[in-house]
Amino acid sequence: MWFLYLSLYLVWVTFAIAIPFNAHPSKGSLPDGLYNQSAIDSGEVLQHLLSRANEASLERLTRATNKTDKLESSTGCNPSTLTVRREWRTLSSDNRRSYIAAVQCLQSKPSVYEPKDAPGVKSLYDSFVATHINQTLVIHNTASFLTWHRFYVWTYDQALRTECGYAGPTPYWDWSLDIDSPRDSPMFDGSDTSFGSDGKYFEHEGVIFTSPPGAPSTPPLSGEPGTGGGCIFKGPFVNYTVNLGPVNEKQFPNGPNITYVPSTDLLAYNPHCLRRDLNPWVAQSFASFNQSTSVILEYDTIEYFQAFLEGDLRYVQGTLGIHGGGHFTVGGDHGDTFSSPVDPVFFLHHGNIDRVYSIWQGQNFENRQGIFGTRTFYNSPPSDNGTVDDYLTLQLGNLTKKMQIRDAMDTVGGTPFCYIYA
Ligand SMILES: *[C@@H]1O[C@H](CO)[C@@H](O)[C@H](O)[C@H]1NC(C)=O
Ligand SMILES: *[C@@H]1O[C@H](CO)[C@@H](O)[C@H](O)[C@H]1NC(C)=O
Ligand SMILES: *[C@@H]1O[C@H](CO)[C@@H](O)[C@H](O)[C@H]1NC(C)=O
Ligand SMILES: *[C@@H]1O[C@H](CO)[C@@H](O)[C@H](O)[C@H]1NC(C)=O
Ligand SMILES: *[C@@H]1O[C@H](CO)[C@@H](O)[C@H](O)[C@H]1NC(C)=O
Ligand SMILES: *[C@@H]1O[C@H](CO)[C@@H](O)[C@H](O)[C@H]1NC(C)=O
Ligand SMILES: *[C@@H]1O[C@H](CO)[C@@H](O)[C@H](O)[C@H]1NC(C)=O
Ligand SMILES: *[C@@H]1O[C@H](CO)[C@@H](O)[C@H](O)[C@H]1NC(C)=O
Ligand SMILES: [Cu+2]
Repeated sequence: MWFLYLSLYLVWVTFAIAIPFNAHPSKGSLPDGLYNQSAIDSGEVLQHLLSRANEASLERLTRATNKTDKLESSTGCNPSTLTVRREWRTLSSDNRRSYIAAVQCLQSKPSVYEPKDAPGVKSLYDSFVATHINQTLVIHNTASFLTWHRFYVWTYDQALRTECGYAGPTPYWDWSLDIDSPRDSPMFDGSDTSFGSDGKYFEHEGVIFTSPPGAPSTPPLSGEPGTGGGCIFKGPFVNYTVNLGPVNEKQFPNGPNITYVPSTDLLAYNPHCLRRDLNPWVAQSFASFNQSTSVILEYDTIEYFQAFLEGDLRYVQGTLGIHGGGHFTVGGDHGDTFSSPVDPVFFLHHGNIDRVYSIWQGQNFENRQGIFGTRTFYNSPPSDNGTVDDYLTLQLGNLTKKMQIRDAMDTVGGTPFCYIYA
């Protein structure tokens, strides 16, 4: 299997190195040369950057494997254990159905918490949601944002395999493929190989994004309304009961019959349907190939790369960044900063965020293993800078292990990651 991947991959690498480009363009300018706008907008440039990152990953892997003079590398990641994460629509229908079945299995397994500690947590799946809710204010707009979510997606993927027997490729969702019509995406077409449909449409105002508490106060950003707003109406999660959230009243598209959990009781039980409000305007504005490619090409430092990816209001206004872009292309529950993982799409969205992060790292891996920022949301309340010795905490009982940020830097480092993206 590995050799199949390798040969497919080498085709890309050969193709990619034949095209010269400026690997380290300065901030604020798209590279000239052969990177023209139409190649960026089609996703071709992103694919080339991915090939370069994969080439660098395989080089590291080979070096690590060689060191031990054995077949197995000292790091636990070697060519025969390396896995390739794939875009949802490239999985076979059988793999997509078994992935959905594994998610539904996690949703039926018992919680890792005592009910009194987390009243809204009814399943193992909810336990994953709860740890995100519980830590929201220390894992967003902080130094640990990218690595925490990398570790979270990886741990969820392990749980799908060890607890629920999933054995196919780990999927991610490249939203840029769907910006013209998210409703027609293989992610949301309502078929049994999707995550269910858009929400039921009700007439509502356009989206308005206001600065969250703690962030600099900036003018609201507004745009066109989404195409749903209510409960999803077709497909696998149509009858699924969400137990947690939403919390973030201001950002959530308001609608009939929505109740919120109070910010003083974040893990309260609040059963409701899964809501979506697919939004082409958000997708085209903030989740295009131009956006994901620009963030990789334009920023040399983790400070600026992360800030623009997150749409950090201390650095940039009038954009959600690709992180917010993917969240609000789906909207509904997936638009809630705290409880967005209630929508299983979350893990494929963050897979793509991790893909963009690893592509960016892979353009200059030696110099892109740092972090930037403090330990609290928008540094509110003020906190110290994070360091690579900090631990990434998951609060998932024996489903998780001790993990320092420094060990989350390399997706092929074997500590414990061992994957690349196709
Ligand atoms: C843009 O770049 C692509 C890839 O390098 C190339 O195939 C294409 O011809 C270029 N298009 C224009 C209009 O220059
Ligand atoms: C790894 O070892 C192989 C076989 O000994 C050698 O051909 C290759 O150049 C080495 N690669 C690196 C990156 O050291
Ligand atoms: C929430 O976080 C606190 C503080 O870190 C921790 O003590 C508690 O166990 C966490 N609860 C859940 C449900 O994760
Ligand atoms: C959802 O529940 C309704 C009512 O019980 C049922 O008719 C429908 O088939 C279910 N849909 C799915 C996709 O399970
Ligand atoms: C809101 O709830 C009422 C009463 O249960 C129901 O009749 C109505 O259809 C609901 N509206 C939406 C948009 O779900
Ligand atoms: C592409 O993205 C860059 C950076 O966000 C932006 O300045 C530029 O206007 C965008 N170009 C197009 C054609 O959308
Ligand atoms: C935190 O990092 C910033 C940016 O690198 C630096 O200016 C500041 O001095 C650091 N603060 C502390 C307490 O080390
Ligand atoms: C983890 O905890 C569950 C119960 O919460 C238990 O069934 C399982 O055996 C434990 N696994 C390990 C490896 O300790
Ligand atoms: Cu998050």
